[in-house]
Amino acid sequence: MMNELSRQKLDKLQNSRLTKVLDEMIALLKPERVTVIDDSAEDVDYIRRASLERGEEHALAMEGHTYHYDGPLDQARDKAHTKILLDERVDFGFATQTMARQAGLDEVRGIMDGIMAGKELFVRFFCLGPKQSKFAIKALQLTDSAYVAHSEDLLYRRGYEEFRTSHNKHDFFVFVHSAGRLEDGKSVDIDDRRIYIDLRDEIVYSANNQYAGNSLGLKKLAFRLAIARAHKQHWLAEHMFLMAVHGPDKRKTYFSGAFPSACGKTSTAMLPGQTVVGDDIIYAKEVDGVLRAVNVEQGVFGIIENVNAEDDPGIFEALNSPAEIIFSNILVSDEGKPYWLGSKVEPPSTVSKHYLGEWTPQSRDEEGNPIPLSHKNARYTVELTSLKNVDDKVHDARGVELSGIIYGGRDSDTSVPIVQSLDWEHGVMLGACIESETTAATLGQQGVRKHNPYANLDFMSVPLPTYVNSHIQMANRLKWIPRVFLTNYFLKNEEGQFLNHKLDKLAWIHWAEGRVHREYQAITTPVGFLPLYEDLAKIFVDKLGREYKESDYIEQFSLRTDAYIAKYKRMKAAFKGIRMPEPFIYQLRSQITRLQAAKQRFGDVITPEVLKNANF
Ligand code: SPV
Ligand code: MN
Repeated sequence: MMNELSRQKLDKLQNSRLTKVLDEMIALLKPERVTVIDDSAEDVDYIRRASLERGEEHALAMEGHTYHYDGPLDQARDKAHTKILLDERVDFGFATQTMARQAGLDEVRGIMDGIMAGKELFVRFFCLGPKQSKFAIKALQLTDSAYVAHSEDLLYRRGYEEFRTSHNKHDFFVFVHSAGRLEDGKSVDIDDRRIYIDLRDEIVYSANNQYAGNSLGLKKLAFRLAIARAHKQHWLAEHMFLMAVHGPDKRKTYFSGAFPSACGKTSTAMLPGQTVVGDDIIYAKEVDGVLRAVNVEQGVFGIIENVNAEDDPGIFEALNSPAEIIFSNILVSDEGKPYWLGSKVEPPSTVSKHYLGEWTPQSRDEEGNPIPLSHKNARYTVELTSLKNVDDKVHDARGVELSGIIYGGRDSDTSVPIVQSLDWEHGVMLGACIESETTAATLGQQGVRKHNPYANLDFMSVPLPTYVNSHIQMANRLKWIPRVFLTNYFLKNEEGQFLNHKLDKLAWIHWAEGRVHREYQAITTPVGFLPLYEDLAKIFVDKLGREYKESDYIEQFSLRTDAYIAKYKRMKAAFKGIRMPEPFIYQLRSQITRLQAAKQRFGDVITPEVLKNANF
């Protein structure tokens, strides 16, 4: 079932674990054919063509552009059927989906037995993180989906050569995926969708799905394996962007940032004038006393909604230029042009292709409501090097020196737009206390606060106390400790209006960049270091070409102590019953005490002027 060429490619790798895993999986999946793909342009082209020939992707009018549709019920990560398999029960602290390992393996292998009958199995090799790097982790992907194999080619570095030169090393991750039965190019056996993560053997099984967050082993499935490995080996795997903020005199300062979805993560990483290393997942390690980080990926699987010429000019331009791009779950006109929600481009009035079938502006669902022209989670897949703002260190094997970490959330009534943590441990506590209000983009009620530690709740594969402890311990190994910041782009006034413009985040990150280099004084407050008005006023003129009114500053940076106290009491309740590390408990407790004392002295809302004179 494997041709001579594929056989030769495997033989060259001389890896006994690889041979064993592959034999086992072929026996399980029972494909008709097995094709081994190496790093060559020819092999990757084979995958691209296969995806088009099988109808998993279709060509668009612009050169290099294709689109893919996931099934109507396969448009996002399936949290209920994604489980970590464990030999023994582990208290994760939070609601992580787990299952007894053997029972889970039996179930998923049962579902995958013979799942590739009559199909071709693609064997692909990748490298998570830059090649030839101490950060890198090798990964083997087995899949019957050419779309998956193609997407991974844009998003991850090819790794056949890494395997070949690694001399029988067995420390690679394994991902076994099948889209299952397809109709019209889409997975149909959604009831049998399973994503089971075996931490012990570092193998993930994913069946009956195509949506990238479920199907691409290298994305969130590898991330869960990496978190578990990282915490054993004393490094960090984080759900963070990585970017360079460009300061004065060509100075570049690297920041990473964790934000729950729909809170401005990608738009921060893509801020005009700055350069991007990655927008989703990083590995960070101590190297010679410095915290260094790499982007695990080399592409972006980004939400396309609201990408338009005004709000996201860089991405919008890239999506309208010839390059290899896969659009998913968008509208496609007769002329082969893609359309999506919030693009500010008028959709065609004629019948167009839609992930639910055909679509016109008059299309209605069973209840008579208009059907949106694209899914809210419709996306684009593009290589970072197709973007003009890519940073030149994107493939640097040494990674970049991490100078700052930014946390954020969607918070309408409590946190100031930006604050620097009092120290590392205070920052670790801020990350653990990220909350975000639900929006129309998330299912369920709007405006409900969801606690999402480090924006990583969905991917926690170690107990939360272990995770927090690793962060606390990291500082002990560093000669220079990154500064930690907390942003909030969504503060509102009492009338419910946003207090900031979308691009104000540019001012906040430049302030953070200056703080790293000790260029700005700050006001010490119970919640951290706040910017001075004069510094922000200058940054607004320099970077945004606009005046920043002192009255706006006062409104945005006054401490709303009642709301803050309520927030940290919520957190105290959230962490109750979890055996958190002592320094964390201390940080949370003293945060509340400081706020209560401030409130007693100065009342509910404390202006920056009062904070400045209070000498906290
Ligand atoms: C996220 O939801 O955090 C993503 C997209 O980056 S997914 O691939 O679904 O994880
Ligand atoms: Mn993500």
